Amino acid sequence: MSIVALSTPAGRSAVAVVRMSGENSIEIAKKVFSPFPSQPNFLKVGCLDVGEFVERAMCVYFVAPKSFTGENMVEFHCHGGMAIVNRVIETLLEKGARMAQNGEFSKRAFINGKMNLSETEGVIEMIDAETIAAVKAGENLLSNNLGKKSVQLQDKLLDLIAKTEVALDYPEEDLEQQTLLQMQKETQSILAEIEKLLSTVKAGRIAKFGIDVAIAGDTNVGKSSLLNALLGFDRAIVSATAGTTRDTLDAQVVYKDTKFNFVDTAGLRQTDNEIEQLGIDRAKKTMKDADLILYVVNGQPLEKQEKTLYVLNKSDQIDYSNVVRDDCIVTSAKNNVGIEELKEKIYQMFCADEIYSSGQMLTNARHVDCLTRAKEKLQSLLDNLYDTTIDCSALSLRDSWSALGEITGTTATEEIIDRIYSKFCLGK
Ligand SMILES: Nc1nc2c(ncn2[C@@H]2O[C@H](COP(=O)(O)OP(=O)(O)OP(=O)(O)O)[C@@H](O)[C@H]2O)c(=O)[nH]1
Ligand SMILES: [Mg+2]
Repeated sequence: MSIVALSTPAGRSAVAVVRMSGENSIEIAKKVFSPFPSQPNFLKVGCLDVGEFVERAMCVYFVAPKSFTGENMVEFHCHGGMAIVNRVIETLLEKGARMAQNGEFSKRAFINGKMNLSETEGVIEMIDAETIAAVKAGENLLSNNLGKKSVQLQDKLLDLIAKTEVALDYPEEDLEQQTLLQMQKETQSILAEIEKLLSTVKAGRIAKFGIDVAIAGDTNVGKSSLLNALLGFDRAIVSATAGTTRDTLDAQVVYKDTKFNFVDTAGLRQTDNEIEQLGIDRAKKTMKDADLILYVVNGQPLEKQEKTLYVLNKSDQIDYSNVVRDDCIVTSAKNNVGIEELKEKIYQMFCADEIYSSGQMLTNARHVDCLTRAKEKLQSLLDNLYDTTIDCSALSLRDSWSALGEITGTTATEEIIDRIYSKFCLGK
């Protein structure tokens, strides 16, 4: 049955696109739109007769299998008012279509073999992307780079499974020893490839959600001033009174292709004030959770710390020329000095490698889960290789193969597929 949905956001807009997909969608469209386009893939201006009024719209149709879903499809580009859109959809329902469910267009594209599961997820990642880095990661999925990689790994596993089956059919001693050695070697190599993919999880999270940066240090060193300078506007209260900031305060900036999530925190000091202490506890938690701590000081930096960059602030008053360390940066938050350099330094720490700029990172929790399960199966196979039977090992190989197949969807059950697409939006 043909399905219909609004594919642009609901609300007021210049143009709204209503999409219909299914075998009889072109027939339905011909009942309401004239003059109907004489050929597919070309947008045509005409009248969309919805009974109560006639909407001047544009129409384009696509013939199966050359469409997004792989089915016949029609798109109406209408004026973007909700009364118009609702009436257009109602009319199409009256003429024989039904309302689409969430993600149903993408699901049909998957079922008709136009895209695999991870490719359709790439579309959503691109739509949801707030930065160019996230777009690139989505585009990487959409171009099937992860899909191809997982199929490659599956093929390697399949070869190995075939070899173990030969060994099972001819269970002579020698062959078995040889098979075990080969299995060990090849499993290790596949495992290493999976681990390499999994090692991109952090970069993927940063591309998608940004770098979490805590601004911390003693009271009055200029943390809130630094936040304001980084943002380019006065977000936080700044004052010469020590202990000004009590709560954590977060704000985002996009630098180049990446989002920086800054959190200004309460100054760290001994206090009897209950509220200030609560703020300090929050500051400590923020520091713990952060990808990077900007530890602001007015004077000498402390010793080197993991994930810590010392910000030597108030350089207009303090001479830092004797400090030469790569974990330090000199600023004057008040005079906006060193701020761009600081952003660039943060960017270099997290985003400067080839993988990041190519977008070849894992950004989707489901893919991470599939790869983790595939990895665990291989790991347990290796751990028990000499204490178990070949059939048991072969079973682990199969489980691993199956977990990898869930990425592209070939081994995913209908239930999993349904669940994934139901999380997509209506009209996708
Ligand atoms: N001269 C100079 N003063 C600065 C600089 N940065 C901040 N200050 C001043 O230092 C004082 C404290 O600044 P804040 O930004 O409120 O410091 P803070 O670290 O957030 O302080 P708490 O929230 O109390 O922990 C204010 O009077 C700022 O104007 C700087 O680069 N140079
Ligand atoms: Mg402050």
